[in-house]
Amino acid sequence: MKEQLEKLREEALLLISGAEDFAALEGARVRFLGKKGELTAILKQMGSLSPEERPVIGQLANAIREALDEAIASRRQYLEDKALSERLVKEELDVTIPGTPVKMGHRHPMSIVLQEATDIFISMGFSVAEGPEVELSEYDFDRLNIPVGHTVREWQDTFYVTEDEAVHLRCQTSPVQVRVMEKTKPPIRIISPGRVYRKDEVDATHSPMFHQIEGLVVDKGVTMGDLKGTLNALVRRLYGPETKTRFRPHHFPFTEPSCEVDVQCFICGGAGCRVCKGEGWIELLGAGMVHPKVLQMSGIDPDVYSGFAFGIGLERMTMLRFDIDDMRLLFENDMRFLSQFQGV
Ligand code: 2NM
Repeated sequence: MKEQLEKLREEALLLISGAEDFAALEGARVRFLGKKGELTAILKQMGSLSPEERPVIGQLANAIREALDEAIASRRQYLEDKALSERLVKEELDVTIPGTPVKMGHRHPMSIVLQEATDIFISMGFSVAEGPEVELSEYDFDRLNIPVGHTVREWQDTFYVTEDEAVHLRCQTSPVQVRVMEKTKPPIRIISPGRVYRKDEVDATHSPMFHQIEGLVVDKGVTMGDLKGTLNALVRRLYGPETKTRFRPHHFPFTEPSCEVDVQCFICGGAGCRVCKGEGWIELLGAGMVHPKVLQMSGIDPDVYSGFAFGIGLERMTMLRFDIDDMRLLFENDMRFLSQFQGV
């Protein structure tokens, strides 16, 4: 039996040390040390041994079991090390290879101009107010002194949402200011930027959706002088400290008096060129003193308070700022156009 055991040890050690993978190693373990393995089979015959032989063989068998366990463990370690180093070679990374550059996005030209204008107004003490684009006609028309029957309320001019004409896509951001006036005791100093909607055909200077920045100041003793000072400050920050402005009388239902503001052409300095179409002046915005009826309807006493308001088209401002001659470029999202504003 001793020879049998020693032969088993030799054979097992050979097989274990030659196992090329984990399956072969496990096969060898089961074959020699498993419940139905060869070592177990030999030990089952121990009953036939003499009492003197038994402990000797028992000791030998234990030593063999330990030796095989150890051999298996060391072979397993070897196979694991080998697998790891093979994987490391196979998955080798050259961390010095230059990476794929991450393409940085950038702001849309209108976002650039909106940010500039917002910064200017914030520096003058304004805050930004926002409101719904789907608006009650009461807020966008009636409360702005645009009564039923006024032409801008016609179906061909306005995107109504309800048949009864009570709800529509706002035509201006003034209803935001009505909402603020209604909730806030003066002094009020806000701008309201946002999308507005009018039933216009698309062309180089029109779009049924465009953006406005409107402003509103209400306090005791606000005058047309404050309006002029504020808008002159804006224009000089936008187009340079020497820029001249021209305030022309105009009409808006929600302001009285009303005006339109032109800037002297910052391309030709007033001589007349392509940008100002030979005029020397460029129309920039509309403004006026808030109509007493508008203040009254929003719960502000026009005998105590007065205010001025203005509205600027953001598309127009952006086109002037970057010399863009077609508004459609601002909405088409053509990267050949937009990527020109990278880094601006
Ligand atoms: C403009 C021109 C003139 C305006 C008026 C108001 C309000 F709500 F206070 F009555 N907000 N904005 C206004 C005045 C807008 O856009 C060309």
